[in-house]
This record gives sequence, C-alpha cells and structure tokens, in this order.
Amino acid sequence: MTQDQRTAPDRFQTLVDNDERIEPRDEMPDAYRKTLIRQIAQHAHSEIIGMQPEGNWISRAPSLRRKAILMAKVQDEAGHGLYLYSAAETLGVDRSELLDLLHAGRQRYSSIFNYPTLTWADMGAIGWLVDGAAIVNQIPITRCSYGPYARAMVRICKEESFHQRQGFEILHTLSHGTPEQHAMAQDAVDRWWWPSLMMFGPPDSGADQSKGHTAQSMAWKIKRFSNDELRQKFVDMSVPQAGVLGLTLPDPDLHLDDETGHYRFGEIDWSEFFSVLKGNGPCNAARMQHRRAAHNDGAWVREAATAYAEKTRARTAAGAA
Ligand code: FAQ
Repeated sequence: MTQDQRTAPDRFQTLVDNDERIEPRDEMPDAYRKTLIRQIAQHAHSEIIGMQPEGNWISRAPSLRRKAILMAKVQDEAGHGLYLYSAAETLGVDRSELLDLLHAGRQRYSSIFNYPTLTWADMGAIGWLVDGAAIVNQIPITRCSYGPYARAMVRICKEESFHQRQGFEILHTLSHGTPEQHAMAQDAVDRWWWPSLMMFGPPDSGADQSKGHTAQSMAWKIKRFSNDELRQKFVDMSVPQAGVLGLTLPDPDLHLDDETGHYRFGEIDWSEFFSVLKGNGPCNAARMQHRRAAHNDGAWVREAATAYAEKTRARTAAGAA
C-alpha cells in the first residue's frame, strides 16, 4: 500500500509510530486534538497565572539588579503564555475561548501557583524548584508528536533553564549569608518542596489515575514519560543541588537506594493536591480574582488593537484596489 492509499487514521498512526510530527493540517483523531487543546491550554494558563506569585515581589526586590532580573523573568512567562496560546490556536480554537474557559473555572492551571510567596527567598525557591520541575517536565515535550507544541517548547526550555539558575543563585546567596538569610532560604524550600513534587500530577497507579490521561497520551507520544518517572528524575536531580546550596529537603524518609541509584522519598499528601485542584488551595480565589480583573481592565487594549488592525486591513485593501 502506498502512502496515499492509507486511510487518515492509518497515516496518523504511522506518523506517530515513526516519531514524525503531526502538523496542524494533518488529519488527527478528535480525541488527540481535544487532549492537546486541554494540555496546551492548561500549560498556557499556568504561565500567565504563574506571573502573579512573582509579580508580587517586583516592587520589593532587594536591589535594582534583582528587580531587573525578576521583571525579565516574569515577562518571559507572559511570552511563554503567548507562544502556547498560539500553539493551541493551530488546533482550531481561539485564545479568547480558552481564556473564557479559564475564567469560568472550566480549564485548569498548575496547582503550584495557588501557594503564597511570603518572603524574598520564595523567588529563589520558585526559580530553583518550580522552574526546575517545569524543565524536567517540558524537555520531553520538545519531542511531543504535535509539531507546534514541540517547537514552542524548545525556546521555552532554554528560558526556563535561565530562570532555574537565577533561582538557585538567589538561594545560594541567602544560604551563605547571615543566619537570618539562611533561615529564610530554608523556610522557603520547606514550603515549596512538596507542592513542587505535586506539579508532576497524580501518581501513575491509584484510584484517581484510572481517570488519568497518561496511558493514552503516551501512546500518542504527547507525553514521553509518566508522572512518577518525571517526579523521580526531579528528586534525583534536586538532592545533590540542595547539598551544594547548603539546604535540606523537608523529608525525613529521603534516602539513596543503593540498588537502583535513585533517591527514595516519603509519601506525598495527595489529599492536599486534590483539594488545591478543587479550588481550596491558599490562593486559588485570589489568583482567579486577579486574573479576571486584569482581563476586564485590558478590554480597552484589545478593542483598540482590533480597531487598529481593521483600519489597517481596510487601508491596505483600498490601496490594492
Ligand atoms: N495542576 O492524567 P493526568 C510553568 C490534572 S510549569 C493542576 O496526569 P495529564 C512554568 C490534569 O489536568 C507548570 N492540575 O493529566 C513556570 C487532569 O485533569 P482533568 C505548567 C493537574 O495532562 C514556572 C488530572 O489532573 N506546566 O508554568 C496537575 O496527562 C515558574 C489528571 O492528571 C505544564 O502544564 C497540576 N500540577 O498530565 C511559570 C506542562 N497535574 O483534565 C511561572 C504540560 C495534573 O482530568 C513560574 N503539561 N493535573 O480534569 C503536562 O505535562 C501534563 O498536563 C501534566 C498532567 C503532567 C501536568
């Protein structure tokens, strides 16, 4: 059978099996399109909601240099949101629909952004742990079967790796500073460690995962590793880095398993994760309220941009006639 004689589902499966990319105009199963829209939208929403915990510290950064770096990081996150909304739009949805779904509470954003940023050291912990977890999760997405998502992820991962380094450097400076600064760095790591492990999503086995997406997403090569595999990579990477920082991780069960070479860690409190997903985290209400208000406040900008684009289009059309 030649390439052209294959049915559309066959062609889709052959491309996936051969590790080739599915592009926007290719035929794809509806469920594949829906899964991608859900995941990419959730990812985009996480980027723009993720600006809030750090945005909270821009005016309070301890020096001009720290302020400039933090502003650039938060701006990068806005940019990541825009690439991701553009990637979702190649699947036939409009970003305004996705934002409406977020604002109506019908699409998710990452659980991690529902925790408060109490001290400057939290900027370090977010960079080191949250961006660190994001990198571990996102590097495999550069090999995702859907072309636009995979390509967006290449640039995003480069920027995330800068973000992770700047977080590490903030914590290193604090940890090696005064005893009060060291204590502040340790307190931030104590608060952000477990929520960072939850970012990877529910465990691979267990009652709740029967409703999960991993098996199908791995078959479609949207996900390349399971949630637990990525979580383990993150723990293995973080433990030696904590040693370099001179900080401890808040888990008495954490130890190296000599047989496997992996660090074993304690039980994650999944009831906390599911409670945050239901909207009961410490900052869920504040994050959504702020997001909706920012969207409403920006209505005049969207209207002005649309009016300008329409005027430009009309002028160009008149010029061409
Ligand atoms: N939070 O079956 P699975 C960043 C939901 S990084 C909330 O495992 P899936 C950068 C899931 O949607 C953060 N919900 O689902 C940054 C599903 O819900 P549903 C964003 C979660 O999709 C750094 C249910 O649980 N990164 O923003 C979470 O196969 C610093 C069952 O879960 C990405 O989004 C969670 N943590 O795997 C910005 C990466 N985990 O639809 C600012 C791309 C799971 O059944 C500052 N996404 N759920 O109602 C992914 O890799 C995947 O979507 C997973 C979840 C791994 C997150």
